[in-house]
Amino acid sequence: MSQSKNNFVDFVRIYCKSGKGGSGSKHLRRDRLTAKGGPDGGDGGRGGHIIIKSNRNKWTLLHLKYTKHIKSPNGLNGGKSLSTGADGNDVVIDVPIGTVVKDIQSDKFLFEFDDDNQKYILCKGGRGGKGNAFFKSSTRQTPRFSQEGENGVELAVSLELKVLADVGLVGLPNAGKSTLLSVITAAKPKIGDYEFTTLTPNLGMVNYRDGQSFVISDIPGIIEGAHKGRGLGHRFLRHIERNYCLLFLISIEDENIGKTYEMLLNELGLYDETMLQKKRIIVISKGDLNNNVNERKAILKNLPKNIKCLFISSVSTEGLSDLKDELWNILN
Ligand SMILES: Nc1nc2c(ncn2[C@@H]2O[C@H](COP(=O)(O)OP(=O)(O)OP(=O)(O)O)[C@@H](O)[C@H]2O)c(=O)[nH]1
Ligand SMILES: [Mg+2]
Repeated sequence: MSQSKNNFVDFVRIYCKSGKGGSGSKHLRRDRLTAKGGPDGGDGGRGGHIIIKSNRNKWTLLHLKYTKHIKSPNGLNGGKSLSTGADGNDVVIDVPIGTVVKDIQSDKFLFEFDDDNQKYILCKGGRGGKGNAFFKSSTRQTPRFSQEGENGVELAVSLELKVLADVGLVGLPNAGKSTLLSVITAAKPKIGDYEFTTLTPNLGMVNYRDGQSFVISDIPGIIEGAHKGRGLGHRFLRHIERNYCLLFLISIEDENIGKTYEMLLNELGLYDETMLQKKRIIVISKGDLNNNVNERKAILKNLPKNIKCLFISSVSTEGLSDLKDELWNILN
């Protein structure tokens, strides 16, 4: 579970209980003109459901951080004159796209939200009981009983968020990932000249031309052995599982850029093979530290030819506009 120094919450546990159905009524009709009327007890209302719904305007589970229990109201009891009890109101929990719901007790997967406005009924409200009027028949004209409402459902669930960004930044610690995010988006991640500055993922939106935009995620640096849990990367690799495109960011100061790229790729593949099916782009960062044309050529020679490779600098802004174009092309 990642804790929220920067308000990024990607895991919560909630205990949920849906409302009980209202009881059916046992009422017998009585009024000034009728001394012994027939059964007219109405049905109970349904208990409120607990529904989880995806909402594209939510980015984290922060709003649920302090929510430990959620209960939906009971249905109301049925009444006389065949009046049906009101249903309990449904309780709707909004979550970001990319949220996975699991039953804590059995660790069973329940649902994954992969689009906006999807609804999943987590706990059904109990059905309302039938009133005595329902049980009336030719052989039983005056039933003096009715049905109890059905109980609600209790469930302890975990909600886990897999960030849904279009582009995921992948690189060693200190490669300049957060800096890049800070210059091409409005995000203000922490930047530092030491390793593991970033402890939890950051998201930023790149405003591209004509009001178009795409989302980039910055995760903690990945080091060799990350798939086995070394460093911090492992805990966050699931956040790039859903990215469409991976941006491998490697510093121009790295002594063996080709090898670092292979290492990063290898770690991702060992974590989950499907990571290797994503679109990729290699970006050499901190270009302001080395403008030597021949050395740059040599770097390119050691990198795979079938993948686009760019030089950028977040300091001088070299290549940033080309990078945005390139990412836009890949995404579309
Ligand atoms: N010269 C130069 N320095 C840069 C550039 N981009 C980042 N840096 C520096 O590199 C260091 C690391 O930057 P960060 O953006 O924190 O690196 P990171 O990849 O997010 O690092 P972690 O969060 O630890 O994984 C900082 O001192 C930055 O100022 C660049 O384009 N040019
Ligand atoms: Mg960082």
